Amino acid sequence: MKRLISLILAAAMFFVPPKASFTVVAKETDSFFDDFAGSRLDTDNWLIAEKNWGGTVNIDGEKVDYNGGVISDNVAVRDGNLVLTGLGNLYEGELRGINRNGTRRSDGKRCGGAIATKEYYASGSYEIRAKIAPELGCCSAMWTFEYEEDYSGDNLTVTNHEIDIEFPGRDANDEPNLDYVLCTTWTGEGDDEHKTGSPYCGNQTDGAYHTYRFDWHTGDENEIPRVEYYFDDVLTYTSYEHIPTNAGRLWLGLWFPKYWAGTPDFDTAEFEIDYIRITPFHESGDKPQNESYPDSGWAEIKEPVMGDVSADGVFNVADVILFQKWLLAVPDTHLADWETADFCKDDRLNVFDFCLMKKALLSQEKTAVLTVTTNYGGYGVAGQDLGSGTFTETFAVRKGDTFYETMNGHWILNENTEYSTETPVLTVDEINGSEITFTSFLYGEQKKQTVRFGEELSEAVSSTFVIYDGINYSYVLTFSDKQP
Ligand SMILES: [Ca+2]
Ligand SMILES: [Ca+2]
Ligand SMILES: [Ca+2]
Repeated sequence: MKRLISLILAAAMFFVPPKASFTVVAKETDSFFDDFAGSRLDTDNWLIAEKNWGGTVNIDGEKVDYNGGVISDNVAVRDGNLVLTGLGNLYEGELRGINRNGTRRSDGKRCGGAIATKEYYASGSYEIRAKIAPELGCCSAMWTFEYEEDYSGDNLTVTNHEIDIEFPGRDANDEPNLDYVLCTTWTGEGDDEHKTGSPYCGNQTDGAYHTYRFDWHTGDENEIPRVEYYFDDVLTYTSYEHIPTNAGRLWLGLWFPKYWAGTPDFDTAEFEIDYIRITPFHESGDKPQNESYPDSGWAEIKEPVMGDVSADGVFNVADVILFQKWLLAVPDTHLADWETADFCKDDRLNVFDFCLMKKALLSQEKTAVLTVTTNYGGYGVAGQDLGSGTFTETFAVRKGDTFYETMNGHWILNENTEYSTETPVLTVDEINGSEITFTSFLYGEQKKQTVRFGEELSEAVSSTFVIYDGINYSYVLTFSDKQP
């Protein structure tokens, strides 16, 4: 049996996964194109939103945000599509929405996902090919956005340059309807600073892809300022009013409007985008962006972990098993992020990657136990003895672990909280048999050394804090392979 598996693995050496296609940013024409063909969102070009907008409701006399905002967990790249997931009123899963003040909500209901280009674009042709979410109560949208607040006058002046394509639109009875689309141009937030049309654009929930496009003209000697909206390449609606001029970011999002899109009585729905293309016109009406908050409301980008083919943030034996199944072509085996398995870097996966992956797991799994004995003592401003003593903490450590020190002499692992300094007191470089190599803070310098398990190290690390009128700390370290 063993021999057979080896042979199958050898055969798998020639199995080549779909090669990642890279986002083409053709510098000559400065157009932007992404077909989402890679294994993950290209965060060199995209920002992932984590914020909340859309208004409040009163619940038991309390004003709360109507929806759960947009979160990064609802943004994925899958099978050549950007997939934005919306969690409806019936959602009972683990994800939690976000409030306008940044706190997490108690559930994930009415929570969507959105991304925006890092770059700003003005006049141009904006096109996506997509399947909108086939549910009422959520909004499948593509829009440009540029927002400024000006406090220089007596009153706050808001500039809101925006162009929207939003589903659902409103039908002849003024009801939300997915075969209609809202086409809005904005220059401010006031009632008299935008223009909305709601044309009919055919069956949009037939399971097929459709193309959605607007051509934004800021104007020049040949072009009247206007925005033309095309659905499946048919010019359907043109706006000549409140035409933005300021360059904006292009957003793609699935979010939950308060009431006007209907009621989201579903569990989950998906807005799938096959590609997006922006072709700038560079008309003379273009103005640069001057956003007030360009850097807020974005998720921290989680760097992929090498080996984490399941894309759950950790590399462990489950990833090795998954990758082995994939190499053996076990049906229904899907690598969420195949690039993390490409240990032998050549944009293909084979048995060489598998061997390196197993090796990486073994080296990662070596652990040691660190015992930190903290001796403390000190004097107050008036010279009074503040007391002294000793306490001991133990930690299971592995390669790459980093310790920080709190103001009260405790060590914390891999998590630099607000009460600790920026400087790590100790980083584990290597664990090898019964030896450990680490880098530690010692009287203002970083010192690297290799020691044997069991040695008592009283001069290996010093406190990063020096306190003249309070408690000071000194540390004695011991590494071992005993479990804490
Ligand atoms: Ca695609
Ligand atoms: Ca994993
Ligand atoms: Ca490889």
